[in-house]
Amino acid sequence: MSNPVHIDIDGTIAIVRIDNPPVNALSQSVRAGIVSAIQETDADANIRAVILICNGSTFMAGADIKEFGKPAVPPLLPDVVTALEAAQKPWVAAIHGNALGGGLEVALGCHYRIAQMGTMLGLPEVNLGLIPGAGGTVRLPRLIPMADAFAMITSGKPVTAATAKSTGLIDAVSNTDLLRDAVAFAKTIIDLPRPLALSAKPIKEPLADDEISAKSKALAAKSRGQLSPKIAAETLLAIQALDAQSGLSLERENFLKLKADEQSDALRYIFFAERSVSKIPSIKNAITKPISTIGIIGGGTMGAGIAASCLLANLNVTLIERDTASLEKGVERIVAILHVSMKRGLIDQARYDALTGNLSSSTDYMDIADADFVIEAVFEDMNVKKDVFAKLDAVVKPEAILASNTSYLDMNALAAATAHPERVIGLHFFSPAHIMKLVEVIHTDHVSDDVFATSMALAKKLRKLAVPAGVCDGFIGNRIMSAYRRAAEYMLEDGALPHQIDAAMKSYGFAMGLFEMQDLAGLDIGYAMRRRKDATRDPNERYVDIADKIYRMDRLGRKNGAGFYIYEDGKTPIHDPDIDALVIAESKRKKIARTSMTEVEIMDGLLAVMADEGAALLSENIAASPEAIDVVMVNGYGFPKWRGGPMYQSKSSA
Ligand code: T1G
Repeated sequence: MSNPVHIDIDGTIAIVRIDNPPVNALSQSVRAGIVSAIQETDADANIRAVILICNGSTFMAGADIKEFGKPAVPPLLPDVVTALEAAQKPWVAAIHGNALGGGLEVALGCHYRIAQMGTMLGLPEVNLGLIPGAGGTVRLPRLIPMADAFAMITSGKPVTAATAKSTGLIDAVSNTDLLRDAVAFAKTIIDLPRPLALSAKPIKEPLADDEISAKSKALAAKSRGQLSPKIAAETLLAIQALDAQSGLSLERENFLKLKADEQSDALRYIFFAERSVSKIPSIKNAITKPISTIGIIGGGTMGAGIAASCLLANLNVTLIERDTASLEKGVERIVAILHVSMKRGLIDQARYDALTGNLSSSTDYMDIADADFVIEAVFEDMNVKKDVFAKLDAVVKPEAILASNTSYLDMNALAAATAHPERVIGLHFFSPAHIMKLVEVIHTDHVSDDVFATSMALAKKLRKLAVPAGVCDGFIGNRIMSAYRRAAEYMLEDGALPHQIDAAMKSYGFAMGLFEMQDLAGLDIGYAMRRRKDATRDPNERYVDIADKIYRMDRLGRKNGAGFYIYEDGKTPIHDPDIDALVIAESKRKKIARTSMTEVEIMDGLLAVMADEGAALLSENIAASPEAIDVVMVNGYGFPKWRGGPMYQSKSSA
């Protein structure tokens, strides 16, 4: 393994360059290289300042997560950072791309920081079930106000270079050539007295203890059982009252405790699973076509969200609707999404204007004759969709790709309704499509490798997590959800009550239980879906019609104030004993003896059904790996990420 750390000399300035692709992770060789660079530059009398910079697309993106399962090899990162802080020459961290986790902690060990505009800086360790482990909880609140440090560390969310400059996290922003600006900056500090080491400074604008306790309480409620944000908050509270050395020891102790916890194992599993599921060996050599113009058929909630995602990915979008009124409504929805992004500071006015400029609309399919890619998002009805695909087949160019956003219809049947099934694929987005990261990419029996690869690349360009899935009723996610919803309904007749099942799911870490979710989606939607399946349902299959009965009582869920729960304020579910009575009466009517179930029994039952359905999906080659199933359930169905997913759970509890 070649040495990933090099030193170049520019006059009296040493430039220490890290080169450890793909993300300059702080693997052992990088850590050792930095320590040698400190010794070398300290020993060289000609050197008056040092710049730390990285090759490739990013500054250091943190500790090397791949090393976590192995015994730690010195120098350990906390020691590297302490050595940096104690270096005899001033070190300037020159940052581009991302400075995350251990990467930002290394920059905090340096005496100055300059970042390129557009850089993201953060301590995302909580997302891996950890807290910063190389001094981030001690040095960051000594550089920026505790309130800002608290937000960065407990949320794991990175900040922009502009925000970092405003809080004092960085000393300067480079808008042009980072290295040149860093060298110029270094020359301005060479003769200045050395700034006090961060670990020697007091906490900046400490928060009152009750402020931190209030924040911690809110955090615990939001984390729904995930440990790391809570431990991060507790660590920061304690660190406010400790000197830096004691703070560093406490941080290390809590870091190592979390690192050994099963939650961090699960979160690291999902981290790598999210990166592996879109790698498909069978299409490795396929040709990915360039996509710049997209046609979107249907401007409803899904169509508008998909269109906005495409615009935000700098694609040209043409919205097609059946009539002018629907078209205007569709354009309004898309523009409203962009407007909210602007209000939230995600895009500025100039970008908003550019994006709305890339949007055109029409009721004439001829206006997408030149589109590279078309996504259909019309009403979930096979005949309506076949009609749309027939029209598209007639007008789009031969190399155009046709995709459907159907969430369960037979994609092979839809493809067969066109002249070129090899160019038809499913792209199943999740609502709201401009926010939800997950896309199931449905590979039909006849889709070409190039079309498949191009669709996967497009999903990545939209910054989505693309998970390939075969054709079956419900693909991966909806199929598993149908299975555990069925199991939950059986539990209703056998002894549980809706609020008990929902409470068990929430205790397990789900944001919402199944019955609350059905109320949110609308009981009319579920009812219509069950009616559509009446013709094909196995007459011997056990059928629970509790939801049907509730629907026939004109209880549609949140939308009309009552469903499995009552909603006085339109969103907070209130337990309704009448529903319990209805459920109990159903058991009696079917002569089923009810037995009470504990939350653990309920969850074990649901998890077993999820894992069984997952196993079926694997054996039918609908899902390519257990990781694919877990990534879908975690990113599309609210399965708690810190549990890893139903397949991961079934493996780890086996
Ligand atoms: N360690 C090892 N490999 C990593 C890595 C890391 N920290 N980050 C990314 N990779 C790999 C990834 O698996 C993929 O590999 C390739 O790099 C490209 O990644 C002591 C303990 C930086 C924003 O949490 O958020 O520091 O699949 O596909 O979309 O306090 O990667 O090609 O084989 O994601 O451009 C804290 C994690 C660590 C940041 C780039 N750091 N990384 O996104 O590429 S804990 C993080 C990211 C820590 C200290 C603690 C993203 C990215 P492969 P990618 P991307």
